[in-house]
Amino acid sequence: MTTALKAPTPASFTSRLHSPAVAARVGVWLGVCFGVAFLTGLISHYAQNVSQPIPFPTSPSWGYRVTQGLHVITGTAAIPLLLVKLWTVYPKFFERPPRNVRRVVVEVLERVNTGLLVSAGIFLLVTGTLNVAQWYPWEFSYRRTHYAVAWVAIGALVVHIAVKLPIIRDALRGDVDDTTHDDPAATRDGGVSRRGLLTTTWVAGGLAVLTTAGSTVPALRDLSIFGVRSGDGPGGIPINKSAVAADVTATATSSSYSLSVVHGDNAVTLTREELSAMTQRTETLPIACVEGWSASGEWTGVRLRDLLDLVGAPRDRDVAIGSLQQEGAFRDSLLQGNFADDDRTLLALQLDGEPLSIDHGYPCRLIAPNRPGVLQTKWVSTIEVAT
Ligand SMILES: Nc1nc2c(c(=O)[nH]1)N[C@H]1C(S)=C(S)[C@@H](COP(=O)(O)O)O[C@H]1N2
Ligand SMILES: [Mo]
Repeated sequence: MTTALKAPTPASFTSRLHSPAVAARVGVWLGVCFGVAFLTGLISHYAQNVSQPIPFPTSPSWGYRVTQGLHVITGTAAIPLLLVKLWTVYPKFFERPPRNVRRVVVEVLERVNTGLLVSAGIFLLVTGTLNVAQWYPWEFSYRRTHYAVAWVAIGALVVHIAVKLPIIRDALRGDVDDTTHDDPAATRDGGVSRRGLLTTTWVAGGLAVLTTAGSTVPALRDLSIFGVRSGDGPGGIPINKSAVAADVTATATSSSYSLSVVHGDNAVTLTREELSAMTQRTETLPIACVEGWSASGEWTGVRLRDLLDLVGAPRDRDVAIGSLQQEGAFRDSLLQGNFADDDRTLLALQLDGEPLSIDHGYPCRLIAPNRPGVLQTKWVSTIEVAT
């Protein structure tokens, strides 16, 4: 007896769980997660753009906190959903191409699209997760690449849904145990029922959310074993980059520190004492990191607009914020005119009534409403108004 080595066909996969009835149900929630992650990702990308033809709003101050929290939560929930979805449909990968030439072309196009969707989706979830873990084992720009691939994924997803719509609709209308669209060979009972698999999937997705959402939602903090603990760090706010890591310890604590505010030929320099002698304001504003964690603090310091008035800066001008940090992508940021003029935008000297800790940006840091954390520059040393 000889056994020929043969490539599997869909008939080789006999479990009843490989069914469009299951795939469609998981797919709906996966689609919702990708849709929400895509929209909130667009918001995040735009908020970080230097040029904003339509000004990004400064209110509500917690808006970015919510959208970026949703981005990371839906991305995390998508991981178990995608794994289950891929498992239910992967026998289709072994389908033989049809003989009819026109159908072959359509089939090839559809498979290329599915390939794009799967690889782009996996790329987004992997890079997003590594970004949350602050691990960048690659050379490319995370934000630009994640953003570009998101368009590929969403484009392929729209095509995929359009192609599959008839079967999705039919599968969702019928009972989950309906076999109309199944491969005739997929009849073997698996270890779990279809309902059992779905329940397990929802539980896995729910656990993924619960174990990460605490980075955004303080009430869930203790459950969020995989989330950054948003209550850690001085003043209940995590440290993103420490003074040591930014190599600013010496300059930030130096007695020769001063802040320079420049508008064309007008320039003033201020020591920390001089800043403390100016009118102080207190605002409750969150730090909302693109990595998904966020935490609110009570910041006290000088209103940025008061500093701009010292050098006669007109309203609605972009303002470049520079720091003592010499290297690193986040050592400076651009504050658009509407953020610079907002009364809540501060150059903070204190957090929760205590002088800023060096890791939170001592001698002073920028804090503005509804702004990605990455733009809340610490260890500020220069404020330059665009002329
Ligand atoms: N100079 C400087 N400012 C910076 C950063 C940085 O690396 N260097 N990181 C930013 C990022 S990504 C975030 S989320 C916030 C975090 O502020 P915190 O460490 O005080 O919580 O600081 C921002 N300000
Ligand atoms: Mo951040």
